[in-house]
Amino acid sequence: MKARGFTGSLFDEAAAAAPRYREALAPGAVLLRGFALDAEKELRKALDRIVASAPFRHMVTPGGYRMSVAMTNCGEFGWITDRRGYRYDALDPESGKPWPKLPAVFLDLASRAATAGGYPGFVPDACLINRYEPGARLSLHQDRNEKDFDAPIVSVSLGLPATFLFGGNDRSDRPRRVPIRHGDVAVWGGPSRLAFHGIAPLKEAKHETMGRQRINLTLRRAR
Ligand code: MD6
Ligand code: FE
Repeated sequence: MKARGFTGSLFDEAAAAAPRYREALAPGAVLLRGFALDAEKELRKALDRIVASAPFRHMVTPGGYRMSVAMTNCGEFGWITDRRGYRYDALDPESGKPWPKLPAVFLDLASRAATAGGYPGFVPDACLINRYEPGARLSLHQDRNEKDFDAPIVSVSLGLPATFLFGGNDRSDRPRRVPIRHGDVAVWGGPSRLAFHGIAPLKEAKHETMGRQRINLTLRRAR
């Protein structure tokens, strides 16, 4: 950074702390382009450790549909689905053990992104980890299994690009198509907390560092 000049030292500091690029998505929702890039290596190391003890698996919806997205979790609570419904559980149903702990690098990134997005003081207790291979998709849904809709959700994307479908508060609202790339972080809450959203089928490709997949971390306050 330039030495503090006669003008705007505080502005220089703010610029250095600010994300490279910020896009408004909707009221209360912002996309911080490239915000996770600096932490990529650490995020991937932490991710490898989590997946070694809680492997990705394809869960089944209450309607009996096998999800094309593979999922796992870390944190005090993990989001799961089976024939009995959607919910958070402190135990991984595959192992019967608690989910792996939320790594410091996830907590730190979530806190910094939430603050940059206008939600200071965010401390997640759950992180759903989604893995998409080409062809996988996530149909339009609302995230409403959390206890308190006042807390935002911080969503970190790594690997292959995807098209995020960002709708409104009615399922029938036509969603906007937002391209999401490696390192992007979305933060949303407030009036958009219950917006319908999804991911269009992933296109076939290979990412430089992540290979043939997209990983998405959604950090939440479940309880
Ligand atoms: C994904 N994301 O990006 C799926 N949900 O793969 C979500 O479903 C999501 O990004 C709530 C808040 C942010 C999200
Ligand atoms: Fe969601």
